[in-house]
Amino acid sequence: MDFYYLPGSAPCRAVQMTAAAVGVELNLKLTNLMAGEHMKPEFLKLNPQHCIPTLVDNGFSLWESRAIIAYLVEKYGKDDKLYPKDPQKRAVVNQRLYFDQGTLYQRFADYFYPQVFAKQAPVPDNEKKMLDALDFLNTFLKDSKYVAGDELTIADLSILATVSTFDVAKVDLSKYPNVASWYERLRKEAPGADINEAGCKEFAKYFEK
Ligand SMILES: N[C@@H](CCC(=O)N[C@@H](CS)C(=O)NCC(=O)O)C(=O)O
Repeated sequence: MDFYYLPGSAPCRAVQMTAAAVGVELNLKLTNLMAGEHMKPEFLKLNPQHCIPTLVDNGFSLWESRAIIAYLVEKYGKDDKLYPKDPQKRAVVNQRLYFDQGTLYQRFADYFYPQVFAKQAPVPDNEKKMLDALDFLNTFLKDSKYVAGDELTIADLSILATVSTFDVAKVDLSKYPNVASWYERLRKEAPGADINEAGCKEFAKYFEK
C-alpha cells in the first residue's frame, strides 16, 4: 500500500511503527511539503485536506495518523492486542489517542512551532500548558506498564512518536519519571523503534537551525 510521508513527521512515524507491528509493508512515497508536493492536483485527489501521513490501500485513501493506525490493526492485525475490542479497554486506548492528538502533541506544537518555523519568541504560558500535559501522561503511567494498561497498544506508538519529538526539542523528561522510564523502554522495544529514531534525527535538523 502507498504511504505518503516525511521521515521526520511524528504522525508519519506513528504509522510506520504500527505498520512494523502488524507486519505490513509500506510503499514509501516521500512527500516534500517545502516543495508543495502535497498541493499538487494528484495528491489533492487522494487527500483534499493535503496533509501527511496519507495511506492508500488498494484505492482506499485515509489520513489522520490515529485513524490510520487503528485501521491497520483492525484490517491487518493478527489479534486485537494493539487495539482491544473489549469496549472499556478500547475506550481507554481511544482516550489516550485523543489526549495525544488534542492535548499532548497539540500543546507541543503550540509552544514550539511558532519558535521553530516562524522565529517567534517563546510564550511562557504555552510552555506551562505543554508541561502540564506531560504531567498528565506521567500520572497515566503511575500504575501501568504502558500508556493504556499493561499491554502495548497503538496509543503507545502514537505517544512514543510524540514524546520522542519532545526529546528532540530537549524538553527535560527526567522531571516526569514515569514518562522517562516508559520512553527509555519503548524507544528500544517498540516495533519499528529504529524507524522512529531515524525520523527523529531528521526532525532534529529543524531544531538545530
Ligand atoms: N492530526 C494529523 C496531523 C497531520 C499534519 O499536521 N501533517 C503535517 C506534516 S507533520 C502536514 O501535512 N502539513 C501540511 C498541510 O497540512 O498542508 C495527523 O495526526 O495525521
